[in-house]
Amino acid sequence: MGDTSSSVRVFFALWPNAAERAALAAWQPPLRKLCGGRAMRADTLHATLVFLGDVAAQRLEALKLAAQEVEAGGEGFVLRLDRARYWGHNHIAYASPSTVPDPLALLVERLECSLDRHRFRFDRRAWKPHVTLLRNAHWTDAPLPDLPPVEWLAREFALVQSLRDERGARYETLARFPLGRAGGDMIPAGDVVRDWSRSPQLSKRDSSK
Ligand code: 2AM
Repeated sequence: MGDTSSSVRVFFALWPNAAERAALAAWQPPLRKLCGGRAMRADTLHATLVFLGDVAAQRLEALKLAAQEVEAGGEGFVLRLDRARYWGHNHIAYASPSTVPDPLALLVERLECSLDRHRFRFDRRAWKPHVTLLRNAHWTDAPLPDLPPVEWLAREFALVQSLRDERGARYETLARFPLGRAGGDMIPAGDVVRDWSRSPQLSKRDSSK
């Protein structure tokens, strides 16, 4: 018998490909010059869609099924990250789109509806699409400089586990779900990315975003 009491900390996210990731990582040095803080490791850069937090391990299969029921129109969409911003409440500098593509807003809405139907709890505070670039950063209300826009072609979303060990946080992709048709694919084992830049204190999403 497995341990039915164990839980996993999970969230759904978009994960960039290598070129998109490199373009986003190129924003980090100029921002860090201004804001200080710690740069997120390039291979951990992502945009969270829905954050669930702790889910019973025995419900993971049901969670994947809930995601498989989500259908996004078309063959993915382009997310254009064209501005750098700073949040004072959690001291992060991030990239965000000035316009949220309709298919992305719809994807989050459908995902949340499906999670509701399957009785999963998740963070219901207003969703703001963003990619965290620096943590423990400091800035003022003044705008951050314009940086070369990043065109991110989203073709799938992922169920990701957030793990923690003595060296910090790391992320592990549990399943991927293609956009544009129903159905999710398991990915090969070992697709683990590490984020050693995180402090032991996870910053919480805040409703004031
Ligand atoms: P952040 O980058 O703005 O902190 C893993 O923690 C991912 O889930 C991060 O992208 C984080 O956003 C996001 N997230 C959303 N809500 C969260 C919460 N309540 N606690 C921790 N992370 C959260």
